[in-house]
Amino acid sequence: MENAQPAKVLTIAGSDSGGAAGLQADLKTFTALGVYGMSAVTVVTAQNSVEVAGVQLLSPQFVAAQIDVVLQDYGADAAKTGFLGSAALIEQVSLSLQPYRQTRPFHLVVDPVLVNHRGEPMFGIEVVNAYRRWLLPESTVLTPNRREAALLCENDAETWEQMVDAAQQLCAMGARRVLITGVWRDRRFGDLFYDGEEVVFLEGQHLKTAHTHGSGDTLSAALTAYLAQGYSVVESVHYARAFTARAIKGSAAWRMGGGHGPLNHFFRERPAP
Ligand code: PXL
Repeated sequence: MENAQPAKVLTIAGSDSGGAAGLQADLKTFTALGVYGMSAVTVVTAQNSVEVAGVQLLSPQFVAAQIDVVLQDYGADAAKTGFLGSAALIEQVSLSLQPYRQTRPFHLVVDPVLVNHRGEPMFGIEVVNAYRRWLLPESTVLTPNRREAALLCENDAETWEQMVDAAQQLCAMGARRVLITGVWRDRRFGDLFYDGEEVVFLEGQHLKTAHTHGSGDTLSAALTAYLAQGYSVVESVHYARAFTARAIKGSAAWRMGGGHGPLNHFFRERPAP
């Protein structure tokens, strides 16, 4: 199968110099899952496991140039967005993708990066509004965490009932399907999936580890990789959650950096005795 053509996946995301999150997490996930990864860089961060020491945004025009040049030549079977960070860039990404998806439709996973790992908003309301207007209607799957869902629909997203309402609001705003990550229901931890018809709670494990930096990026990248390979959205959500849980378990014993460390995307599970 060495010469079998891989599925092609584009991430539109920021660079994490520490290699844990952003496009580095995406490209590692794509490689681990056997798809061909491409990247349009939106922002470059100077970052490690403890701090973000600097951020430089690329212009919307230059991000558009990267998207155009790869889609014109390689094309894509699926794409995802990560850190975009400005209303102008969100609009540009939406406009840049539209003509290609009209000619040859492909899945778009929108991971609305709006909060830092402490759950604090990173941008002003104009960024939230730009997601609502320009990217929710383009998304095959929207993957906010609980705090991001709360910002996008002005709902506290504290209780399970509020989370269900948030998912329904996000679909009413144009998202085709919504996966709200890191939610609690009756003291059980997991994700909420809504396909526009039915809400389901997907139970997971709440793992006690500091090595979760980039776990949201990894989940949305894995989802994109499975969609690109032709799995249904429901199958892709299940496989992507399983991959991410194994990558988190795979680095739980690592001591990498002094803070919030990376996942192990290339875990090798110990064979059963
Ligand atoms: O995990 C969200 C995220 C996305 N993109 C970049 C990041 C981070 C978090 O650190 O650095 C570039």
